[in-house]
Amino acid sequence: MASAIKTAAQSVLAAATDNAKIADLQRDIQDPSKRPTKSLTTDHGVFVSDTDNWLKAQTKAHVGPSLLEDQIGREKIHRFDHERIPERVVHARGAAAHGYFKVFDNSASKYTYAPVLSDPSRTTPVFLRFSTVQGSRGSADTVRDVRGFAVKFYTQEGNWDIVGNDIPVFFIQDAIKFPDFVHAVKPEPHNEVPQGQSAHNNFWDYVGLQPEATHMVMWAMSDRGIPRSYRMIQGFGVNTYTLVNAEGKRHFVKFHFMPELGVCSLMWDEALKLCGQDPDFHRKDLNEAIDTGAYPKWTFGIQVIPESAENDFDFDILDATKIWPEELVPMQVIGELVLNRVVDEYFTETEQVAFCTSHVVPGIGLSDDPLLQGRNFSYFDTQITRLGINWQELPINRPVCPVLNHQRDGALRHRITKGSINYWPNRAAIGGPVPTQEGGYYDYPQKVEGVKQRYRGEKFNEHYNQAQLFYNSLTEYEKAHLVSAISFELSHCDDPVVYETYTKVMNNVDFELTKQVAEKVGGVMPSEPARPNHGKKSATLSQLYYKPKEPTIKSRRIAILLGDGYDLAEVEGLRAAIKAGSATSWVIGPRRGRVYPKGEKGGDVGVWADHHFEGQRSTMFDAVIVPSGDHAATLAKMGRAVHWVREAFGHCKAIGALGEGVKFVHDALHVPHLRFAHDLHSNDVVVAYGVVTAGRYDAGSAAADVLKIEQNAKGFISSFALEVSKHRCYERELDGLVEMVAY
Ligand code: HDE
Repeated sequence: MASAIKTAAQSVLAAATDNAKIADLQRDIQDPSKRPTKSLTTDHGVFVSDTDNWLKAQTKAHVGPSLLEDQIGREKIHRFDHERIPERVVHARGAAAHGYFKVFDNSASKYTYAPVLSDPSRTTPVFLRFSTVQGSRGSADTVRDVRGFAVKFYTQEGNWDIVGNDIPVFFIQDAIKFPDFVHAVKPEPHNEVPQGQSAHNNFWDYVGLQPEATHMVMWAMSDRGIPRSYRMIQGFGVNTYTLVNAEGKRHFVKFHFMPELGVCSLMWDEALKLCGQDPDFHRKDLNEAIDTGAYPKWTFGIQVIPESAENDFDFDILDATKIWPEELVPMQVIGELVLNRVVDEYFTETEQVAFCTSHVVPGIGLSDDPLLQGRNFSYFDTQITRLGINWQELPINRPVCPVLNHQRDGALRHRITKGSINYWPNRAAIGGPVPTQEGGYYDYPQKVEGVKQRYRGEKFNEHYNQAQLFYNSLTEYEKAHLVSAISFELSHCDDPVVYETYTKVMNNVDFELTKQVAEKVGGVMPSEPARPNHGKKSATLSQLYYKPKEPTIKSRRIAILLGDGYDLAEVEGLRAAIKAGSATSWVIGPRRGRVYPKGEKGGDVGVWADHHFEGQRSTMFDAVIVPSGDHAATLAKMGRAVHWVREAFGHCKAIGALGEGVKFVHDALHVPHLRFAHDLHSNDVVVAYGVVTAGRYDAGSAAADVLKIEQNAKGFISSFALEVSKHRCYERELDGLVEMVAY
């Protein structure tokens, strides 16, 4: 098959780098540190002798006017003036990485003949860009928002893009509503406020008047809206696509990615603080994980419906405001996606990557989903504004397989095509169509009939069943977070019409939910439900469903709080155990630099504090440990250190303490009924609400305490790791402990 044959040069490079796309990019990558000459040149290649002084007509005594003839000065400024391209209208802020995709077996070949989905011998390079939706390019990572999950698969049959989100449904059903929706959620036009938030009048006004948004609003206001990490979100293709098999039979399909580390979220207070304390939290987290070898990984699944069953459901399977409940359409896990390489340069890769929903490869097709149909036009169109008509030639966007056609010219064309032929048919038979049996794209002969009209299918008019299903499926703490999130957002709306209308809309989802929110925000307090709750649940909608099969602390950031006077052997033992679990430990001390163990006051002894208490806050870590030693008494006198532990408790993080550290944690928290190990002579471990303590941790207990993350763990480090692996201890909130602590 012509298009499937890689050039010999590509194959050699691919073998060298183990990834055909990385090999392809080498053509355009320069590493100045490895060049034989590191000298400065102009864009046209002339050595520059002075890059600090504009050419001027002047004397030693007087600065004269700058001369326009200074090509070097003008070139430098002119290039600088044009460094920006228009940021994306939506999804402007993002971070991306390279990786690969593989299927486990050929089980999907009954649905599709696309090798990327059916040939287990294939490893397909991918580029995955995560994003927020509402904020500008410079906004914060941890805002409450939907996250984009856009994957470019560089297959040997051409590029295939899944331009997805971390939520499986969308706010609208028909693409024609997208400008209205985006205008409503983006900063308001009169003052460009707010940035990176949907907590404002226009958003809630719009979704209150557009009931098809209700289902998605529930998801966006749930913990899904504030992920702990890009590595811990699900990815959904959202729209319905199609697969065609070798017999020409067609199935409808939805695409899903499930994170290996589970679906985990921040706490709202934490997310808000991180927006200021570390606005780049998610992009740094992505790079740190890849740099430390904790490669982010997702399993890939498909839900498939045969064409003949299209009308068998009480919702329209082409309606993007609906999921296909897995109880009705089971998930078939067929592959995995791994990210293993950070980008070399942000602009040329992450900023210039251009996704298009209409980029599909043979064996994969589109559907009549009215949102998808509009998207297929929109993405092509937007890339022209952002990047120009030759955007597909940019290194990050070009396919790894050969490209040949008669499209020509246009601004910034790179490829130089030899010869006189730029049309088809031609006497040299260059660039002719490929029969479908030999790899040409097969357009499924779909029967189309209907009346030309502006109309939505009947099933598209039901908006609340699945919103209820989602709400009912949440755990208690997830429901509580949903109430807080909607209440927070509506409290930021100052037009009563807006919050009154929305509480009425919510009453179609659940009476209890509505009452709780209405009471907080001053909305309309309903006397009865607007419609009965059907009471149905789906097991796969709560985030808890995705917790890792084997508990793990892989890639978790664990802080060790130290002052001078700690027990060095103990700290070293803890750090080794944390490393053994593929997590990272970070020493936080009174100053960045050496912190001295018990009995030492100077010299090269002790551990190096990575940060000081003010520099990095508890929000940036998954858990904290306060080891044994006299240092605990010093920490107790430092307000910031005390706040560190209180805040970690408030955000439901695992807290560990040993020896004298136990009293410090006990006194910092002051929570009645919380159990601690107080006996400094006993190495028994006490675990209460994710607080893990032991009075003693001598060499003997450390030797027996090999990291084993399992339910009945006995040793301190194993017990602590088990609590970390649970991500958060939400029982603290449910049992009212969190609200007793000021943080
Ligand atoms: Fe997008 N969307 N979208 N969108 N979208 C864009 O394309 C659009 C929709 C999504 O990392 C834009 O290159 C329309 C759903 C992601 O580069 C633009 C409609 C989903 C990204 C656009 C939708 C998405 C975009 C802006 C309604 C989830 C970022 C810049 C019919 C399945 C991709 C760009 C990246 C970006 C249009 C709805 C996801 C304007 C018209 C539904 C992840 O073309």
